[in-house]
Amino acid sequence: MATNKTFTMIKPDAVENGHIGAILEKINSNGFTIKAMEMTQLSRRDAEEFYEIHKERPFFGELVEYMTSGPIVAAILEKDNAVADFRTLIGATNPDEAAEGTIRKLYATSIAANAVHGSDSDENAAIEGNFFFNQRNRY
Ligand code: 3AN
Repeated sequence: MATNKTFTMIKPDAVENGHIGAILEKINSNGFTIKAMEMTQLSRRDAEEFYEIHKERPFFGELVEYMTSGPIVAAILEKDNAVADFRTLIGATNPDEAAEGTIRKLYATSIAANAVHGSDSDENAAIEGNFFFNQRNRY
């Protein structure tokens, strides 16, 4: 079923480099409403579960290591056509290939440390938002 929500994380590199404010400003000025938001740090178990789809990929270990290396900001965003429009706003996975003006072009440092996550489908947006804001064992 179509939805108008997506899920994002501002990743450890962007938090560390002081880009939270600029990225949230980009999100709001491109018509997204922030419906839920939390700054937190992922446990190894959280990261392995969140990225389970990538567990056979050669970069999985590096990805989990990186995503648990510092605080992140998780948020649920709302807008018409949220998933596709947010993927356009963040740009390509590899910041060297990301279009000018996109969040990854502006703020990412590498293909692994690429500043932000954006859900790739309505189904995953629901799963990921639920994982963070309902299901995760925080304490
Ligand atoms: P996207 O985040 O653009 O949907 P995916 O789903 O292919 O990209 O990859 C998920 C995450 O895995 C990326 N955001 C990035 O942090 C990491 N990643 C993807 N490809 C590589 C790679 N070749 N080397 C290291 N990390 C990668």
